[in-house]
Amino acid sequence: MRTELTVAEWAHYAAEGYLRLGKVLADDELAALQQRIDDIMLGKASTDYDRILMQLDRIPGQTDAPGPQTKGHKGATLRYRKIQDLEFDPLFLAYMQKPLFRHLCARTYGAQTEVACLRAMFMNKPAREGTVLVWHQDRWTHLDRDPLITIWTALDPATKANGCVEIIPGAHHRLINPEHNSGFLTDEQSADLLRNNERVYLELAAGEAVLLHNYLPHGSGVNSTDSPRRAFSVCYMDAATRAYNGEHYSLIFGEGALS
Ligand SMILES: O=C(O)CCC(=O)C(=O)O
Repeated sequence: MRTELTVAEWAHYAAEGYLRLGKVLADDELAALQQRIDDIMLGKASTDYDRILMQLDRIPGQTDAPGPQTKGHKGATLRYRKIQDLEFDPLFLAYMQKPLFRHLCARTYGAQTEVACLRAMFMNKPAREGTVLVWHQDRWTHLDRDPLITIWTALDPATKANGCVEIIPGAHHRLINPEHNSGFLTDEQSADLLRNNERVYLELAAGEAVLLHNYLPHGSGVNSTDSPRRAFSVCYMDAATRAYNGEHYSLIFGEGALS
């Protein structure tokens, strides 16, 4: 697998705010991550469940909204929406520390800068379920600086039908709703954005990834198919980033990084 981007790829990323990285997982690595995340959901993994956030998805016809975003296992089911803190899982951590991702971080934050992850999360649209994620930019007001990049990896084929990520290419140069504490756009701002710009559905094969600028407006729909849409999303930031709420973040690249 390659470990760097070309000059032309960086130019595309700068102009459009995203870049398809192609296949970043060998078939056996992909199968291992798929198995691991299912094992975590089903309560079969030898993971410290008290350390990871696990949120159940809504169940159509039964619950209106996803469950609380709190630590700990919530039952043996594949109907989870989000599982976060996966940097504490050795398999997911090894993936996050791939040389290509180190290169992307070094280029973004500087070769000597240590890098932490704001979040390393499984994002799932269970079969025939899923929750709409409204248009937003990945920006949080509780941090003293803005994280700049996210790498989103498809663990299943991501398609329009199963709720792949949708983006507005080139719209990453400014914050649209800077007052919102996690970058969500108002209905009016979203409608404006869609009226005046082209929307791209980021359809990916399983094992492919995309680099996203954190200001790139994005969202996703529900899954209308009989198979899950599993994905892994990691936001990498300068390790010097501080949270006003005292939260601490794991070091991914640099001296003393998780291993
Ligand atoms: O996986 C999704 O549907 C959206 C994920 C997302 O918003 C993110 O990774 O920042």
